Amino acid sequence: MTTVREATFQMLRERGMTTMFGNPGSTELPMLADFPEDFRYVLAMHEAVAVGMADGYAQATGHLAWVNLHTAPGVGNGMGAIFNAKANKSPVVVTAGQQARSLMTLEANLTNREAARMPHPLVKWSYEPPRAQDVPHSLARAAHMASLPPAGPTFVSIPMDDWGVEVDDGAVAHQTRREVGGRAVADPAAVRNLGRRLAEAERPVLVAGPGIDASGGWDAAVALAEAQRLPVWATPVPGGGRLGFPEDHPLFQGSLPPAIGPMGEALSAYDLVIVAGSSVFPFYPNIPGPLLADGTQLVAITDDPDEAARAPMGDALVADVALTLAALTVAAGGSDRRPPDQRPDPEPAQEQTPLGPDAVHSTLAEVFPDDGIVVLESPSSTLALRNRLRIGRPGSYWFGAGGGLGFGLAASLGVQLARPDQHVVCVLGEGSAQYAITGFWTAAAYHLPVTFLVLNNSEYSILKWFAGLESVEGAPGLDLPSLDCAAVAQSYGVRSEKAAGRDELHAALSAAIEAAEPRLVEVAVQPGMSVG
Ligand SMILES: Cc1ncc(C[n+]2csc(CCOP(=O)(O)OP(=O)(O)O)c2C)c(N)n1
Repeated sequence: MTTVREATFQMLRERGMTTMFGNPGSTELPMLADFPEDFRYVLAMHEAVAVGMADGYAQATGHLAWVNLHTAPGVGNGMGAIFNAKANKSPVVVTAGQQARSLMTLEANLTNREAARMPHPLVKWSYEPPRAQDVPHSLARAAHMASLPPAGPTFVSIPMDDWGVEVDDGAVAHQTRREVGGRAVADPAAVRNLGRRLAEAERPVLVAGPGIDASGGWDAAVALAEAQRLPVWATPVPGGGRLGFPEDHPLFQGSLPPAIGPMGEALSAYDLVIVAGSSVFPFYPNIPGPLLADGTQLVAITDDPDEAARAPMGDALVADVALTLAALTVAAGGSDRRPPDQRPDPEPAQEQTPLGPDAVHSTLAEVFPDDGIVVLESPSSTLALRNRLRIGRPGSYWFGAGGGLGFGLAASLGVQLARPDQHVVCVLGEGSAQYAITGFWTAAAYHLPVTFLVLNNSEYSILKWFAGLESVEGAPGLDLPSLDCAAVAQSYGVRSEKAAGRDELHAALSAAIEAAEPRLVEVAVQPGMSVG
């Protein structure tokens, strides 16, 4: 006979889920007992970091990741990051320990009295198995649910006395050794119809979203745009957790504005808008206006039925994004319409002291390696980074689509673990860094050679920009005097330095990127929103 623990670890092994992110407590120790040698445990000092790492790891490997939290308080601490993982469509299985079954009714200390209800709105499936013997099957179900499109986190609560219980080998083998695939091709008639509409359109455009990269559709998107000579826009920044198109490509035009009014205006130049791998749209903030101009039609391609259903305009095809783009390219054929003008190179950055975010990101662009990966959470300099780096490769840019701060620092660790041979540069605002600050410990403890670049403007710049937009005056809590990220990171074991001026920054960043250990470079920057 096999125990729940043996059956569970065997199932995880067979699925390649041998890395566990987590922060343990007494309710998790029975699960961790005799931890198998072929598994790796990555310790986070806070659950937001554990979940954020798992999110980055899942996205960068393209496979399920596993994170284990400590009963109710651990899940509570991780909920903001679980929200982010849902927005990122990240296939993460979250497990949490629970009090022993015999002590749950009397609500002994640490009992999570409604464990499955706690993260429920933030996950695709939330469960506490009715019997110990159901744990392996529950975890298999959670794994399938997390990876089926649209991918996203699932949750299983596991009472601490379940792990030693014996299970029926035959039943467990059936329950856990199943392949469940979810890549669906679009209705061929619908693709032919869309291909015809595209070929006949006079001013069509492609809007590229994160689902292109996630589905492996990068080359298919480029092939479609080139065959049809489409101008290509990125979906608005808040929802663009990944790039969907090379931003150094001559057809690429930039990022669409995120608010309804300006977006409708920007799209009014086109008669057919094809949105691939994005919601329609990640709108924010509230600037009203027509959703779409008269004479503009829109069709979205998404693997997410909810995304398709909730869109306020246009038609939608629910299917795998990569497969559909490839089929659409065949259906539409080539076009000899005039390609769009190429967007200009960025203007030279202003010379000022301290540096502006544009100068910082121009400097980063000078030293950024060919295989470099950016994980970005520097709110007021997001657009500047996108414009200055113009990243041209898939899987090279990660951004928290949920908007919950703390994703950046944590996810950069998971991405680096997933891509040990590539250079990860994590770009943070000094305010954003605080939400996952203990991640510096994990970076140092596991020798993860991430380069952290912190832009310190001593304030929540983006919130001051929003205050202007919302006509809010006199809001407290928007200044951050005396935050010293370099000193904090150093105390966690990450070698850190401060740089001022472009030459110093250039030298510090090159050295940090080349180092085989985590390094941090903090640079004082001008406050304020930077768009390019
Ligand atoms: C968990 C969480 N709490 C609060 C916010 C609200 N928020 C959005 S941006 C921001 C400021 C970030 O400051 P910083 O990293 O210094 O970047 P800057 O705006 O100065 O570029 C805050 C607090 C959030 N997005 N997520």
